[in-house]
Formats: sequence, structure tokens, C-alpha cells
Amino acid sequence: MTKDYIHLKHLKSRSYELLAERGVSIEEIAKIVFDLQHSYVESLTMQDCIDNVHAVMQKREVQNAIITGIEIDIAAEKGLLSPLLCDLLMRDEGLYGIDEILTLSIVNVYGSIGLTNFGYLDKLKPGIIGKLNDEKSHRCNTFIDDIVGALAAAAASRIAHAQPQTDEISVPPKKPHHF
Ligand SMILES: [Ca+2]
Repeated sequence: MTKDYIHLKHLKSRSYELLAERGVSIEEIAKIVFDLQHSYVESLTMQDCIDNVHAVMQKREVQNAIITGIEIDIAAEKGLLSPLLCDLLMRDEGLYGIDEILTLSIVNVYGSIGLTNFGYLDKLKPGIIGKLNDEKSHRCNTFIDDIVGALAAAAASRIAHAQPQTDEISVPPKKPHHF
């Protein structure tokens, strides 16, 4: 086993662990995906949505964004950053914007449909996204709400593009992604 492979495995398990730690389940993200896509894909099941969220989670850029964003939320909550940045993050100050920028690396994986879905979810805040938003009075969810929206948007785009479910980070893609 190469060092890189072990490193990648840690990134993946840490991503799952952080989402769970912050009260977000894969099923709740999949529910949002189902609501976004079921009217376009007739045969779509919840299991398809769960599988597609897992597939998105295999991507290294997605793992990087999850770990970075959620760890910043946690650090802000614990007061480990400067008072100025903690304050911005704890209030989810509207003009901060770095949370949305960071999550673009998730949304962009599956092309422009992802961005449209992300904007839509950001406005409506369905399901777990709304729950995270409501918790903001006592928790820092500045990054995680966008991360969850981005994961759902990316999984929905993956379904929309009907991309073969063979995305494995351990296997370098032989051809560019089709958008
Ligand atoms: Ca946010």
C-alpha cells in the first residue's frame, strides 16, 4: 500500500466522520437529492440517491472541501481563531462569502447543473440544510450548510448526467469528464 493511498483513505474516513459529528447523515443529503431529481428521473430510488452521494464523497477535492470547511466551523465555535474571524463566522456574516467559494470545488465537479442546483438549495434550504441554518444561534454552521447543499447539488448533477458509477479516486480518470 503506498503512502498516498493510505493518505486518501484517511481523507475519506475523516470526511464521513466530520459530517456525522456535526449531525449530518448521508441519508438526509440523499433525501434532498431525491426531491431535486425524482421528477426528472422516473425510476429514481432513495438508494440511487444514497449511492450517488457516496460517489461524490469519493472525490478528493470534495473531501478536501468537507474537511477544511467543517474544521473551520469547529475552530470558530471553540474560539480558536482570531476574535475578528470567530465573530464573522459565528454570525455567518452575509458578505463573508468564502464558505460559498470553498464549496464551489464540490459543485464544479459535475458541471454547471451543479451550480444551478446549489443556488436553488441555498435559497430554499430544504431538510437538513434548514436544520443547520436554524442551529446557527448556538453553533457555527457557516461552512457546513453550504457543504451539504453542494454535496446534494453535485449528487443530483451526477444523476442528471447519468455518469457511469465508476468514479474511483484510486484510479486516475483515463478521459476527461463529460459535462
Ligand atoms: Ca454558509
